[in-house]
Amino acid sequence: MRTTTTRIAGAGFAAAAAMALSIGPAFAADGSVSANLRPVAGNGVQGSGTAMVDVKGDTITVTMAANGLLPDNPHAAHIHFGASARHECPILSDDKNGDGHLNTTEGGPAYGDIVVSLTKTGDTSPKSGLAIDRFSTAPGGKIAYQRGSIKVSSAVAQAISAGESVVVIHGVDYNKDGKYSGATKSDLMPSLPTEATDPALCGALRAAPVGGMHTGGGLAADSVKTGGQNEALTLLGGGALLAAAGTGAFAARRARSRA
Ligand SMILES: [Cu+2]
Repeated sequence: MRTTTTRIAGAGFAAAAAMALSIGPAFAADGSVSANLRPVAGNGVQGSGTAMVDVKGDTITVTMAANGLLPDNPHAAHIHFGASARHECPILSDDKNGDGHLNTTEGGPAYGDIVVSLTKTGDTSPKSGLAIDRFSTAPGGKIAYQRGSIKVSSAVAQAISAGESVVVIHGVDYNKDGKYSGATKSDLMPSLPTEATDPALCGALRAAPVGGMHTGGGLAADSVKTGGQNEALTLLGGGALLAAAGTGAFAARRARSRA
């Protein structure tokens, strides 16, 4: 008896979840997400930054500022996403080979694959992930980047809007010799030293506003968003509520709207 009840309840939830998923695309993926970029654990970078992504349909605009990077060397930068990734920046326990640093592959379980290459010109697909001549060289250790009209798949657009993607800027200098060097080869491209591709700064793109990115009018915009989301949740019912409850952004909004 008990088993049957459980099965029925389980099926009910599965149906609700499936409904939420199938209804998903009807809600435009439009939205804004932002991230505070922080040093990747173990990789010796003392820098920071911010990134903001506006999603409109299947097109995104990316605004990014960062400092504390190895100056005058190309820094590959991407939006990463993986459906089964943690949607986070990697932590030291992701250091599989135990060398004390996190290479790009070791960060995979946290942030997934490259889905957008933040090149200055030309192609922005994952194929340009290591198009070193089209990324910023960080003069003075700083990157100031903005690019619009970046086409992505609707799956990627939705993942970004849902707060599941992560910005990563690559390129570190472990031995502090002012260039990409060292005996360890890159996990992505063996012709390069690992310094050239290891992740330097990282930030998870979330719907919550980031300090310093929004000036004036931020509160009003956020209230509008909160209203919209509550409405969507009411329409979708329990399945979506359960799914949304897993995200910190949702919890924060809920707390705020209660206060
Ligand atoms: Cu990357």
